[in-house]
Amino acid sequence: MENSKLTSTNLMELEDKYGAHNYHPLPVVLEKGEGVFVWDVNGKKYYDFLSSYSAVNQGHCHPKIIHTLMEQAQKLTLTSRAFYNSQLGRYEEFVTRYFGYDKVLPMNTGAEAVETAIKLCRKWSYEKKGLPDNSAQIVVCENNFHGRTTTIISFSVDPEASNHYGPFTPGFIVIPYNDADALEKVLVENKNVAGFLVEPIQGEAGAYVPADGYLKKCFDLCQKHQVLFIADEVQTGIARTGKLLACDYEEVKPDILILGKALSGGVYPVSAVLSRNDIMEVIKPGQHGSTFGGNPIAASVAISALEVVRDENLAENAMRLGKTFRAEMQSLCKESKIASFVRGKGLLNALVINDGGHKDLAWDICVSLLENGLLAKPTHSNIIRFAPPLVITEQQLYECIAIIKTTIREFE
Ligand code: IF1
Repeated sequence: MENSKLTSTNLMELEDKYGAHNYHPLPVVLEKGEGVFVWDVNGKKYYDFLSSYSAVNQGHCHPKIIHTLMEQAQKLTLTSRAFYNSQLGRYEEFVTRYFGYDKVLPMNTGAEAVETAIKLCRKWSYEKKGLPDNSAQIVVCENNFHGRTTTIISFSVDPEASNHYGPFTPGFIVIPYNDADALEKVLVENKNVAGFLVEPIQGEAGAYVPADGYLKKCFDLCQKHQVLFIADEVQTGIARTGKLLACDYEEVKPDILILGKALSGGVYPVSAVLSRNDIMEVIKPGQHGSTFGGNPIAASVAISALEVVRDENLAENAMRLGKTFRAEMQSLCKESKIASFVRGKGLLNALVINDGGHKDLAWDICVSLLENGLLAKPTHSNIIRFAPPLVITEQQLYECIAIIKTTIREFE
């Protein structure tokens, strides 16, 4: 069937019939995006307040990034790492200088980068720290979200993510988030800890921001106990929270930094693990890799995507407009019975809904927001995440705030 003849209902039915049911999308079929806007197949325009889970921080189809993609796609797409390619070295120099690290290991998805960090940390612990082989433990936090691989879901506390996918990978210790004392206790009691893997703000948990000083305390504890501090900034990184990295708020420089999503502006799957020479050198030829990791399209696109973040001052914009957004949402919460409070940093925010026992309320509000021209997605039945592309202007943000307020009032 010709694409233009299919209605949105047809297209949703196709996904329903032929696709695995591992998602429950909002009922809208998108076909075009530009900056902060997306359009559905009927030509209706929406503000995108999900930004593909913070992958399109630079806005949809940013002309500079798309130009790079098109140019490189016509020249060379993939060489594998069996050979050098003309873009990878340039990218590696660029990205390591940009974030201040010695070396980068390029991968594709966030989960692969997390896996890479886990392998790197374990190998370092045996070859540098001197732990007995196969004894390494990595400390992680409750309500974490680090991806979907078998190893990563082994330390998820969300039964939805792990149920019936066992047997699971051992070697992880789960402690409460936002609890540096809990970390200290583990580090004192267990001599086999190799690393601490943490999200600077928990995304899936609904933009859950830890107390000021938490990351710094954890970092210092890790240093004291010769444990690697591993930050998963797949979602919080690249200007989303108002700084280039969320760890920058506490001047913490992770031993291992994990990036993904907006590293390509959402144009192509690009992820990365950054670290120091003394850590990265434990992985030698043949010991880790990926067919697509570091391919010339990924490398050139990532340079452009990072240039856009810098040249368009996206961190500053996220910082400034994030404050406006939370202030406006706080004033909404004061008068609302449904909107209870807002939290977040920069333009990674969540509105917590008082559902009064009505389990689908956040979902129903999101359907209404959709009808009113704004796309957002509930998380955990009573939380709505608001994360527009960072290129949003003040005027556009106020328009969106008006849509959100009007919509919530419909439910009072
Ligand atoms: C889905 C959440 C967001 C991540 C962090 C690694 C990954 C992610 C901190 C893995 C991925 C996703 C994936 C997406 C939903 C989404 C999500 F709600 F599940 F938590 F963004 F908030 N580390 N996050 O947030 O990266 O392998 O997907 O590239 O549909 O599962 P990936």
